[in-house]
Amino acid sequence: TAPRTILLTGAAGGLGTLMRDLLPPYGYDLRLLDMRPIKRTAGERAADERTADERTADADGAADANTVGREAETGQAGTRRVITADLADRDALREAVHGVDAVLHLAGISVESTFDKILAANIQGTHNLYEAVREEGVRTGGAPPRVVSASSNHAVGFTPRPRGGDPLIPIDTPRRPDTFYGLSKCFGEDLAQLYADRHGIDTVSVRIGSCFPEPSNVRMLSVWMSPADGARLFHAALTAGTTGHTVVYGSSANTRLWWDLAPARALGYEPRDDSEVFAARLIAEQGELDPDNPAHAHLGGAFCTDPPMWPY
Ligand code: NAI
Ligand code: 15L
Repeated sequence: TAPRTILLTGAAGGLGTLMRDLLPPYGYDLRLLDMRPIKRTAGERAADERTADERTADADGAADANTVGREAETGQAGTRRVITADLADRDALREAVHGVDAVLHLAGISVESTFDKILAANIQGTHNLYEAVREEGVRTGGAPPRVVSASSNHAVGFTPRPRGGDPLIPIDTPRRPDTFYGLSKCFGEDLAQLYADRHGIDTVSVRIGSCFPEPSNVRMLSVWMSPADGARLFHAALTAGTTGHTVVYGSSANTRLWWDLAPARALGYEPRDDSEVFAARLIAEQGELDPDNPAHAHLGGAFCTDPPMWPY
């Protein structure tokens, strides 16, 4: 059966906020988790107003019957649950995972930081999540919930970018993390493989390029994933048949693409966007990528050079 109830971790973040408006039209009920307060999006406010109208019409409506305790905003739609919790809180994760069909795992530190902070949030935190899925998760039909996990291009960030005529970077290119952050994404991929092999938990690890409303520099013309394509890819990853652990690159069908989208397409992903519509303006403002600039030479861009990791 297609997954319906999804736990979205990192729901207060940039990507989580975008997905909260883009995924419900695919038919998902989202359960939201973040350590930060989660402010409602415009789409959620509109949905809540519709729900409130229905409750008024149905006078015995069991208000908030579907919310869980840690934080529940009044007026939220009946199918949306909000959990304010840190990935360090194993009990909260078990409660959050209980009864979901799948997890879209976006929570974590999303840029470079100290090793200790990355260790706690991205490495220990992701382990805690998988343990919760293993212990608590049973979806309809008895299978464990599918995990779709945000990996990153920074797991392979020190890979030299293709230049004129070079082949696209394959998905099985050797890992070359550009930061402790990228290293934590390598860990997340290996952790997913372990839980697939030992416990039969399917994961799709998406090595996301840059998923923002618009690309903001010339490198992003190659790695950009439009939010709408992001939702298409996450939907494909959530609904594909048995995946084991599958790693894919996540981006739009960019004219200047650096990597192979075939593994994502094999899941059923059909990107519709291309960053090329932004190219003329960005290149006029910033110039073409400079082959002599080390920050332009690798997939990870400035993550390879800045911020410096040592000393930190
Ligand atoms: P973000 O930094 O805006 O959001 C991350 C969210 O995770 C935040 O709301 C934060 O409060 C939450 N979080 C952090 N540590 C937590 C913890 N210990 N417990 C609970 N919640 C915690 O990042 P963004 O851009 O939304 O990215 C989402 C995910 O996608 C991240 O895992 C990031 O590494 C990954 N990614 C994002 C890309 C992008 O272009 N936006 C590119 C590649 C990967
Ligand atoms: C990432 O992994 C980051 O989470 C995001 O903030 C962007 O920096 C992105 O990669 C990128 O490479 O542009």
